[in-house]
Amino acid sequence: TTALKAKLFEKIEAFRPRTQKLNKEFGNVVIDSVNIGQAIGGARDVRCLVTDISYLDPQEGIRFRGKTIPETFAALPRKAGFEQPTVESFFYFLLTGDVPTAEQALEVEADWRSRAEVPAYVFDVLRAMPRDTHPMTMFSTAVLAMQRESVFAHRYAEGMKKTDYWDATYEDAMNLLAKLPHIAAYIYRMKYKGDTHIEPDAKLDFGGNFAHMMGIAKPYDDVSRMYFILHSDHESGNVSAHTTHLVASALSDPYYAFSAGLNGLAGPLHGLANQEVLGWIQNVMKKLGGKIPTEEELKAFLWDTLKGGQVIPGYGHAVLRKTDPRYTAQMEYCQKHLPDDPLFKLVNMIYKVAPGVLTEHGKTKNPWPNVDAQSGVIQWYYGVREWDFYTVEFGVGRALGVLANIVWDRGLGYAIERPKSVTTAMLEQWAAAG
Ligand code: AMX
Repeated sequence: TTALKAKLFEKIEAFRPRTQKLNKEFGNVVIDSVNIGQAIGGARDVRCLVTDISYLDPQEGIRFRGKTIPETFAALPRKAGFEQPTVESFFYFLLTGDVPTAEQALEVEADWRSRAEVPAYVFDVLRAMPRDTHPMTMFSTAVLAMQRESVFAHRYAEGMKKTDYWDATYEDAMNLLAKLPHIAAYIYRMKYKGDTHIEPDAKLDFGGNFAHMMGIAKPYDDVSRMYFILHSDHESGNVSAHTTHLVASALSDPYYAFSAGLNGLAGPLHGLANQEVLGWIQNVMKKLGGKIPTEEELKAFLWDTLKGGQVIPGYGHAVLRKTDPRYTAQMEYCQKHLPDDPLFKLVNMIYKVAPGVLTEHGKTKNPWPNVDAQSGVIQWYYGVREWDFYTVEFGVGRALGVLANIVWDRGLGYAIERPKSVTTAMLEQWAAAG
């Protein structure tokens, strides 16, 4: 067993009595109430999920295991010559809550390497799909196709004990994570690079290998590390995390659950927003004959979008009420590495203008940018211009968070999810009663 797995077991064991005690002795303590608006409006803000992996404060944004984004990046060990921490070190931290030593992070690298070989049939499945299939459909299909590999499903069929569920889920999570960079890069090069493929390099880490298989030179390896870490987790209620959690709660294995989560991420109000941002920006520039708009022209385009009944992609959030720190982290990266890039300048101009327009428009509760407003610009700059692919990269990163979460779900014995629905007539009755 690895240090990571041993540490995880120790942590789960220590947590179990806390969860059990809360459930048994304090199960009736009320932590929220639900109104009609929330029942109709997507359960917004209803407190009914538990996770210790990340917490989203509406003003401050995400904290991973209690650390802000800058604190997380500062705390994690780096390898010589890397500007960013490795994804492996971050996953150790996300899963256990402890910052790993450089050695512990290296052990995760070695572990993933030993699990990295993608079964050949996965590529056959991908190749059988029409080439113009959306890359998110391909990515989700590839994950689902591997379901036959599930350790959880096999052990469950053999009568595994409930206290061992976490172990089998962990094995599936690690097997899946180890393969995702290769699958994602394969889809990219099959679709967009003339069906040429680059084999993984066993010497490289998760982010480095992804960059290598994409065929993109440094510093795209560091870009990838940063991107995957930033997109990993955003507490439990967002569509991709919640879907993965929900499906896994039926004891569907991690392949079923993560594939479902990816399908949610593929929606334009969620992960697809990052490709929509680039599309929107390109549209603005196209309409102006390739020229960067002035602030006035940009304002007019923002209003045109809103009056056309469309959303401004990359702006607004279901929970956040300030600028997303994931946006800020990427902006700081751009300021350091691509300060003069015209698209970056345009994104900054949108940041100057859009919050005012959205506030005047008066609908959104949050006129500030989210993670997706900035991420496409970085990809574009380093040569990934096929923006359909951006959500796949989001999905690779998101896997870290949602898979860590379902390992813990099984560790703490969370129940099958089953909220209650009511009828419209019932709502009307309660409305009349005030
Ligand atoms: N542009 C225009 N209108 C917006 C808007 C935006 N960026 N954000 C919210 N609104 C509108 C909503 O559509 C809604 O209108 P309605 O009353 O006519 O239905 C109203 O403002 C109130 O919405 P809200 O409570 O502020 O937001 P929400 O919780 O319902 O939705 C979100 C949140 C993210 C879906 C929404 O802000 C949005 O559509 N943003 C654009 C898409 C986007 O960037 N998504 C990515 C989010 C981050 C992520 O998951 N990757």
